[in-house]
Amino acid sequence: MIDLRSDTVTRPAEGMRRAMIEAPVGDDVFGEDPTVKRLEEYVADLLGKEAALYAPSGTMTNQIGVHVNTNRGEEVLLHEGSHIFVYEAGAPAMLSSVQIRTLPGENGVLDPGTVRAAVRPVDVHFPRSRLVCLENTHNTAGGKVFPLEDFAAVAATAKELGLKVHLDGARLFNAQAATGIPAREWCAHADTVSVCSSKGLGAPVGSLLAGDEETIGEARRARKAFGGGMRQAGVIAAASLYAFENHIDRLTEDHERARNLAAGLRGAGYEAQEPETNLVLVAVERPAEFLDALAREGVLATPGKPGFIRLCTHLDAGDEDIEAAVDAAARIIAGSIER
Ligand code: TLP
Repeated sequence: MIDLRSDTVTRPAEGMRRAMIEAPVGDDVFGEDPTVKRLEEYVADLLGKEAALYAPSGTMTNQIGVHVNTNRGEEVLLHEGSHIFVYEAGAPAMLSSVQIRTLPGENGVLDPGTVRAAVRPVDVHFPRSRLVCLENTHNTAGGKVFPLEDFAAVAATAKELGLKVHLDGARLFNAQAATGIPAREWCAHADTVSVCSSKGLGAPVGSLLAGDEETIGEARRARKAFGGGMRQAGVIAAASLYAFENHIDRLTEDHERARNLAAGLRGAGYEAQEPETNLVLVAVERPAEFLDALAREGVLATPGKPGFIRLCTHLDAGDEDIEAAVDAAARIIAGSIER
């Protein structure tokens, strides 16, 4: 089976497993795990922030980000296709008692005018607008990079209006790899940033939330409350550290394979969006049926935005897998198999 459902499906590489075996560990809830501390310092430095906190998942680091930047009953502005809104099981309401306000935007980009218009006047009738969440790269837009200038502009508007900014950077290093712009340049415009080691970077588990010392202190408390305090977590943190140290620069390979995949699919007669990073959106008439047919041909993918399927390139998908995926899709379009 060729698994292009997500970059989360990768298995730990040999060197990563060795790092896990050899990691010095301690009880991280007591703040005594040297590997977790090293990872948190490494990532804080990479993102240009004072501190970082290690947590099990990107959902948790996003939700801690929402929690530490808001109070009950306040309003969070975000893109209508954002992961926090679409794929996190209603957690902002469940865990932080905040109200979500979704906004439109081309390619997952929120523009300053849209945010400005959405901010509520100060009046007892209205919720307080408190936080803007931005996503880079943008998942449902098909791995689009949030251009740095646009990001800086919307963040400046948010700041001017007294709002905090959280960046869902689950695939922020894909944006870095695609543009050559260091990840920290986007982070400079955000109060809190979530990054994942378990997507394109290939770790089995683990995300980090970065921000200033005080905010990350609060985040540590929220992590405990959300059930994310872990004990000898160095065993898994070592994999994340290995991922950040060794797998960032190679993301360009995934992007090249995504371009080859899109080109191959177009050659076979499909409408495939030109990828900027490692996600390829392909328009198909009946996505669920198409995915079944593709699976019968040995290729796994997921639904994308409505009317599209998503294929994702990653560390464990080589050139031959991409060619085989194109061949499988070509067989379907040629009607040579039963659908
Ligand atoms: N996204 C997953 C699915 O949940 C859709 C995927 O396969 O793409 N932010 C963004 C932008 C994400 O794409 C994801 C994972 C997360 C946060 C959540 O990360 P985890 O899965 O670690 O909770």
